[in-house]
Amino acid sequence: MIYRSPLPDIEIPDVTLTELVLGTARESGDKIALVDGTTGDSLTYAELVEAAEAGAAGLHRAGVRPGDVVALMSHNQPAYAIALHAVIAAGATVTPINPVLTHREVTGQLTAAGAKVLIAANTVADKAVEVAAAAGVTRVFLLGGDDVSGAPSFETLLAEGGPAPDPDLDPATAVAVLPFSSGTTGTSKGVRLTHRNLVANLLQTRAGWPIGPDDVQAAVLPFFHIYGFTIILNSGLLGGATVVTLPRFEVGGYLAALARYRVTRAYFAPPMLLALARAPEIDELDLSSLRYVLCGAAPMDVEVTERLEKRLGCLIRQGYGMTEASPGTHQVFDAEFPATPTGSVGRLSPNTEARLVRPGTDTDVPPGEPGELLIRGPQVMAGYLGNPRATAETITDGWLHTGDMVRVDDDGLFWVVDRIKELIKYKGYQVAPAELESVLLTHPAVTDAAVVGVPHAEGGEAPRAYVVTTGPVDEGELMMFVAERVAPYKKVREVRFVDEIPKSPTGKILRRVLRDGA
Ligand code: 4UU
Repeated sequence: MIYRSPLPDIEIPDVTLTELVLGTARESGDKIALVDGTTGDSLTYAELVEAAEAGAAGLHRAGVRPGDVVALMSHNQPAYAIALHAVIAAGATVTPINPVLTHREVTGQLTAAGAKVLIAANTVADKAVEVAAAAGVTRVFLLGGDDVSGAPSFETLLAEGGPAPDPDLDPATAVAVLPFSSGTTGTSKGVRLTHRNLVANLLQTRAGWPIGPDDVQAAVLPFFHIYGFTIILNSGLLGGATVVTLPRFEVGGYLAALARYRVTRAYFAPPMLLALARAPEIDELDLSSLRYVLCGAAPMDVEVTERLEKRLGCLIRQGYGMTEASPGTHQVFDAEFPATPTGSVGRLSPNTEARLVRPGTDTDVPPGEPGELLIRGPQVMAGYLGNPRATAETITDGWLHTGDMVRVDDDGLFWVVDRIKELIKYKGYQVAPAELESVLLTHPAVTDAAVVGVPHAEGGEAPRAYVVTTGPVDEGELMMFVAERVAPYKKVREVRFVDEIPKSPTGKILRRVLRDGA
């Protein structure tokens, strides 16, 4: 059975991401587009458009051409939006990189993406210069200040001004953004999101989450992840709102920023819920401007949510989605329907269809029963970069396999009940077991390894490794071995020594047996 959105289809214009997002920005003129929540520095819409056009012209002079890939490695800051839209306006593809990744990980992404240029925050200047050399990236530009580490600042690109080049792109096929995701299995892969995918998702999101010029968005969740990218940054700019950027989450500073900037819409990941639910500062601050909170990227606890809703005096609802879907597929707010219950991820977005199947089959489950969620719609990626096999396994006849077990109730409301793919989510960040397994297997004493997610107080979920070893090695040494090679959020937090890793006859690790059995 195919579930369809109860909302009428929307028209998806034939424009690029930047044409859509900054299309009306000039008219917003002196309105503040972005504020650095730490320093108070701000940028108007007119300044944003002018800088993005100058950046596009500068990138063009630096040799960037339509179809090239430019990496953007930065924490949230107003200049992120300038760099992002400069790259897109030059007709190139942006691959966003988490600045806490290790040198090895960044080099891997730059190489896999085929990046030609790297734009990096000057806080990670040394890393940027080193990885660029290792990955054959010819130009590095630093965001946010003076030239350091021998690389020029991004601002030097803006100096000569616009106009932006006029790349002749087909929004339906040109890739705008290339985020990395492990999807349902294996290691990280480039997710080819076209202009049309993102334009569609921004308009689909707007149908249930209508951000306007009176809104102030709190942007602490990272722009290098698809949630921050689409739902917070670009939806905010499309709506003509003010986006307040914060480089990292810290309870006191975050709440103070909500009050100081009179934030109307805030975005959480589940660990933030927990931290905020017990924050005494809430009672001392005027948070009356806050209207809506969206919480997504991992399952949220209904009881904690309801407690925090009372303390904040506003609704907190769940956003659900996936990098491969640009990311939104559902919506929790709509004027036509009564408020979605707290634990539901809502109804299908416009232009979006769903099926629920028995995992690993093409057979629909009977109505009311949970099944693996498949999604079809204009927001579904064009495919993984250079990996037709993973693409064919993930998208069948246009249906994206989410790896999530989901149930639909009689009101057409969707409820996520379980995750069946390998993916582990630590604080909402993706951790791919296959990646940790391959790191563990490079340890001389490890002959076999399997990693699964287990409940974790702070992270929601965290990696536990099962290892078969030959030589003498203890848990601490193995955890350190992995920690030296991966970003902090991917760390293995527990090790179990076993005689054998349970596998299927075809050699696939039986993760469920490990998770349920030990
Ligand atoms: C249970 O995390 C994301 C996208 C998050 C997002 C947040 C607010 C999307 C739309 C929005 O409005 O993407 P990925 O690719 O990092 O991870 C995708 C996976 C899903 O397949 C699911 O397993 O993250 C999990 N997930 C959730 N699980 C995402 N949101 C939820 C949720 N409940 N609300």
